[in-house]
Amino acid sequence: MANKIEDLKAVKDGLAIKAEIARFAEIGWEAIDDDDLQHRLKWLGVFFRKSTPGRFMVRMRIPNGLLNSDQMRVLASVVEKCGDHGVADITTRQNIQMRGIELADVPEMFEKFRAVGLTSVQSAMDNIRNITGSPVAGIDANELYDTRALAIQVQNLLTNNGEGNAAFTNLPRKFNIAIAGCRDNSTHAEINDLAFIPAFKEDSSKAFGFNVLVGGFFSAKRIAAAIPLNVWVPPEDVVALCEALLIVFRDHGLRENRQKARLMYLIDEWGIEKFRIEVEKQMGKSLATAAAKDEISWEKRDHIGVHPQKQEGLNYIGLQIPVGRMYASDLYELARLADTYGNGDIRLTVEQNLLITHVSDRQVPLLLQEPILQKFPAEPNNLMRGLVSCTGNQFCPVAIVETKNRSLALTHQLAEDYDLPKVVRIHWSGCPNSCAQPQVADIGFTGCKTRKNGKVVDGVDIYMGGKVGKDAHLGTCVMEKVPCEDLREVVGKLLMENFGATPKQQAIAQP
Ligand code: SRM
Ligand code: SF4
Repeated sequence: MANKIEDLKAVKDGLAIKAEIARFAEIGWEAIDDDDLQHRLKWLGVFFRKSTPGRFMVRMRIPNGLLNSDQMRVLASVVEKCGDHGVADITTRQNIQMRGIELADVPEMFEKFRAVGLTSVQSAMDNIRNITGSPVAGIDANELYDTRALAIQVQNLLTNNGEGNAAFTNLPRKFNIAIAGCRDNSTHAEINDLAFIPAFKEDSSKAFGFNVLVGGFFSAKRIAAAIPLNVWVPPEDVVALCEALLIVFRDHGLRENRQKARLMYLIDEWGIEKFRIEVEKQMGKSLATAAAKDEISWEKRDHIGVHPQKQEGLNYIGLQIPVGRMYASDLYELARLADTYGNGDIRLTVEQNLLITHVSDRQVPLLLQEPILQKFPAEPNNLMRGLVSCTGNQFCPVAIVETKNRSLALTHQLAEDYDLPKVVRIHWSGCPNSCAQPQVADIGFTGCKTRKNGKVVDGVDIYMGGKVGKDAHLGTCVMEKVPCEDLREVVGKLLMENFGATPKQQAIAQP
């Protein structure tokens, strides 16, 4: 007996719920076995939320953040059916979560997903999360590799084309995979359990492939950047390497203590050399050693605004979706924009934003005048532009503080107080689980409780110095237990001291 979750997986695999979902929809959530309700349903991407009992959250899988307008309209119809409970959030893994869904509607929802090639299977618990890739894959003139097909192939293997693959539903813990195709590392590859980084072989072949990083993860107990496996693979070996490495993790990963079950702990125990040998054994061949690190690295791009595509005369337009939150009417409208101005393609980013692609030069000014751009701007201010926020205690059962509404309010206040010469990336996590990746931000918050004037109040630990792209490294904690009500002043000071913020006239006039 390892722990509660290992026990319940041993009794019944999470994927078994697939055969029971029609019955659950009939009997209603109150009549379902508690382990099925609270845990196993998550193998289908369906989350019971104690803050909204009977109204479930559904986490999709959107490999490489690629959607089309038909899929978007299906998501819109699911959210619409939830009435006032309906919400959709873009997540920090280029993905979408929807809320307000009733169990009775789940079988029909799954049918709708299937009809447009969507799935939510294996998106939570001890499964592989959404596979991330470059949001501008296939449209960026400077990309080294178009990651789209690989991300989809990896997902199809691991989920049996979205139907569920029992070979990968009982990992020791969650597992993150990223495939970078650009030099600016727009997927935050180094915080994934398995990351593929573009690299050219130094030999006469100058062949293109990927260096492999392993073991990156964030948790409340430990934050670790991924380390080199000292392996280089050509693109055609990426899927096989994922499969082999996951089998090694599945069969040998540590399971007893869930706090120590992520891949890095197995690497700690074995050493990277033994881990590499086991992966090679599983793959049935030896792997080339890593290529030299590509020294031409770029500053991080956020893809907001109008950008020319590699296809002449076409552009992609990045819209900033404040804290990733959208409603049914927004989803319908964004699908319409993608059809009217582009080719129906929609891309999601790990910064919780969205791109409309294939917009002709002639159509760009028309798209920019659409009313929804008041809400989802292509030219947000430098603070809103870098804002990322996790779910927080509005819906998340383990949250310590509220995040989305609070972060929006503070961002508006700070934008009133200061002029910023450049984008400052501020990431809010409602607890130390770090879902909003505060350690890769310029300024990151993790929620906590603290005291002010003898009273317990919401607070945050503040991280700074996170850098992605060129010279990527994780930020560190610079201030602890800062009351949230003091943040306007505290963050204002940080912005002036570190990011060149200057107070606006009206702010100076304030007492
Ligand atoms: Fe996360 C647990 C939300 C990205 C680290 N995360 C949770 C749960 C499932 C907690 C719960 O029991 O309900 C949250 C669901 C709340 C809700 O109702 O929305 C949750 N995580 C999220 C999302 C939605 C945040 C967001 O607003 O974008 C992200 C969904 C991504 C997706 O589409 O799959 C999300 N979570 C992340 C990331 C970022 C990433 O993957 O790049 C991390 C840090 C990276 C990592 O995992 O290494 C992250 N989440 C965690 C952890 C700590 C993991 C650990 O090893 O301890 C937990 C807690 C756990 O798994 O026990 C957690
Ligand atoms: Fe919930 Fe904490 Fe993740 Fe935010 S960081 S979504 S509060 S688990």
